[in-house]
Amino acid sequence: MSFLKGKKALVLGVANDKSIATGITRAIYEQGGEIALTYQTERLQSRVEKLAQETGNGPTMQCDITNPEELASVVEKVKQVWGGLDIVVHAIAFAPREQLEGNYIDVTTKDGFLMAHDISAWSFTALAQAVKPILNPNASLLTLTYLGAVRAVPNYNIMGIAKASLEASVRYMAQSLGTEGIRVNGISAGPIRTLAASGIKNFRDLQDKASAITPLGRPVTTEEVGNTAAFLSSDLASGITGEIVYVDGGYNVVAGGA
Ligand code: NAD
Ligand code: 0WE
Repeated sequence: MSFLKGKKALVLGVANDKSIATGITRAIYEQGGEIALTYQTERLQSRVEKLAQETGNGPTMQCDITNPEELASVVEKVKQVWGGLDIVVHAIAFAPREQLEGNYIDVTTKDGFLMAHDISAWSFTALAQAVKPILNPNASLLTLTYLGAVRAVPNYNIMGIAKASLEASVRYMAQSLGTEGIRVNGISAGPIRTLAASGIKNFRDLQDKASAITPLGRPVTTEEVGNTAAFLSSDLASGITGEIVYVDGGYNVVAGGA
């Protein structure tokens, strides 16, 4: 299968080999897509360049999503190299670590609330505004979210509220861009051991407990999230927009435990 042949994709959020964005990059590449990658800081540059070499040697650029100049120069570079974009993947989230542990009301600050929303939610709209001038007809935008947006998950705290804002953004962005044929969707992934997860206390416990009651009985992989992302970004999904697709082994549809 090569259902993304000739499609040009911009992927934001690769930190290392375990990143969900890495799984998505590999899946898009396997389906014949071409990929441009960004990295948040110089510290991540070499790992992102290595992934680019393995996936078709597309452009790599620095982009801290809170820096409007860096975002503008990413769009400028993509415009120079490709002229336009078919696929944009947003796999970025951040909240102060100490606020992802403990009682929500006790640990959350206004600064933490605003930072989580800025980096994890607003950035998707900011990204859409920046890339809109270079989006090709029938382009697709995709973001990554988590069940904590719609259920109160212990310790996920302020990130859950930011993800709720992100999921609502998916719907409003779908409405805003739909008349131009542009689709906007989210993938709600089950817990995966990535760098972002490694900072979380008792993450292994959470993953094991989830697996015990998940219909598929195991955690999902970045390959599985990647394949769903490739599908949603393709013309095979031309009727799907404003949607949150769960790639969680079925965890969100059950209740009551094993
Ligand atoms: P990861 O640590 O590999 O990726 C997170 C990325 O966010 C990193 O590449 C980091 O550089 C980037 N980032 C943070 N702040 C940024 C900024 N200011 N500018 C630019 N980039 C910035 O972890 P991941 O688990 O692959 O996370 C990717 C996405 O998937 C996140 O939105 C996360 O909420 C979501 N998600 C993760 C899980 C999980 O269990 N790992 C589950 C569901 C959803
Ligand atoms: O979205 C996430 C995590 C995102 C994240 C992770 C960190 C760790 C390091 C955002 N900000 C930070 N800040 C840091 O300093 N996930 C879906 C993974 C995750 O995180 C949890 C989870 C799950 C699942 C936190 C508590 C409970 C469950």
